[in-house]
Amino acid sequence: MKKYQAEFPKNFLWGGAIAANQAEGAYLTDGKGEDLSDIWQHGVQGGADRPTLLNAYYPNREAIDFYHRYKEDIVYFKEMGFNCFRTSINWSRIFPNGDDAEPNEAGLVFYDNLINELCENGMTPIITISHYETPMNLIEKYGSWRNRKLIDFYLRFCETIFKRYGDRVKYWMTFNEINNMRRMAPTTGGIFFEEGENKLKTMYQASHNMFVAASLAIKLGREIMPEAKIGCMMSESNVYPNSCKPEDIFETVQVRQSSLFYSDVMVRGTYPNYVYRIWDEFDAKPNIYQGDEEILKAYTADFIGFSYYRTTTHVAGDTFYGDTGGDAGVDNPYLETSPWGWQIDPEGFRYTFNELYDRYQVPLMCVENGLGMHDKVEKDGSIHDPYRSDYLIRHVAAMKEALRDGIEILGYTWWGPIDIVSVGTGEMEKRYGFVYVDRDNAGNGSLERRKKDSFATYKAIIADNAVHI
Ligand code: BGP
Repeated sequence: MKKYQAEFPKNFLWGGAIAANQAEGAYLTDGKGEDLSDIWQHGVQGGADRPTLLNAYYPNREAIDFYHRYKEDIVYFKEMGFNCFRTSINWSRIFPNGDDAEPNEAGLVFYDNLINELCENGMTPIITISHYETPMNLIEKYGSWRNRKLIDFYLRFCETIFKRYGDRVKYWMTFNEINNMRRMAPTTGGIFFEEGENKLKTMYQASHNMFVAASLAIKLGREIMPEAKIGCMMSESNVYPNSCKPEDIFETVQVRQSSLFYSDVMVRGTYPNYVYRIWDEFDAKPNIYQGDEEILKAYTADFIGFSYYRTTTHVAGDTFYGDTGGDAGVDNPYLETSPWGWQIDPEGFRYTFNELYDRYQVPLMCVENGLGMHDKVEKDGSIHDPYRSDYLIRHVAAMKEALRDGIEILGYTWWGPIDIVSVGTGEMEKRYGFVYVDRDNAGNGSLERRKKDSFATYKAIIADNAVHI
């Protein structure tokens, strides 16, 4: 039996990915509650106080108005040949306060319509259950995921959406980039630290509560939708040792452990031995209830969805939280760098597929890969973005090598196939799209959509189910 794929398989999933909060806009529309992304100050790293920006222009609140324009946008996706599309269901549209007894029907209807539109246009929906959209009430009243009560609220949300959409949605992911939580407040579901708090302990407690929630969601999902695949979602922009100095190499292993810790638990179903030493040394052991470990073991992720944008390098002794999606690291002289300091590394993509598959042997899906750049609209309205086509081609070619390495790859969704608001910067001008949106950082612009040159590049790759370098 052949153990590897020489070419992309016929059923390979090709598409794009967005998150509700970065695209929909429609702030508080149709009964939506306020969620973390509505108040979180973009570009601010780590735990923070609640920002008071209520009178300022707030990009996510209008975003690209996907809420009202999704039909028009799906026409573009269909033209590119997408057979899948990833987005999140904004928790606060369904449970505006998070702890409501009943869901908000208007919010449910919106995603009914969106999912139907995707299906009718031949796209398999891939749903992120939680992508920085924790209802603010859960943050303010309960302290977010540091509180075990969040598990019940999350499961109520899961049950509601599994029952409502499970007949049409086969792929789900529990928490976006869960392994970035030591750096980014949104990834923790909005943990704002208190004075004197043992942050590490809080992080491990929040992680534990989220692990139990993810496992119980998988249990529930299997009962309600036996055909469904429920995965975890990891940030896997990678890190190399900066040199062959043994200290650089070993500390990079530890950096990777602190990131892969999350999939170690969610895929292998047990806490890895290396974390017990950290818990002891930093007094950071979370409260683990009786029965929790059995739950983690019994309901592990069916696949790993991951984002991959770039790599960096690590020098022993430098601060590095293990969040390989965001920690700066030291630039690699062999790689080109984007205007936002992200280093472009297609070979690292293949490396990452291999690293993950060697470690876990579960199917992988790249659910985010892309290049954020400034784009220029020419006088005649055309947009020439050869840098984006080049990035796409080289990453797809690297993924094909990973298939040939024998890795099970379910699909590939480009991040931001249409320009959306950037999480890291809050900018519209950090553009990822094959489709341009007329909107600038200050909120000006008609929101008109326009194809960039790279649109045709992705279309050709999907049509051929192949990439030509
Ligand atoms: C990931 C997030 C996305 C997305 C992407 C690009 O961390 O899952 O939501 O935004 O990064 O990052 P940015 O928007 O900062 O360019």
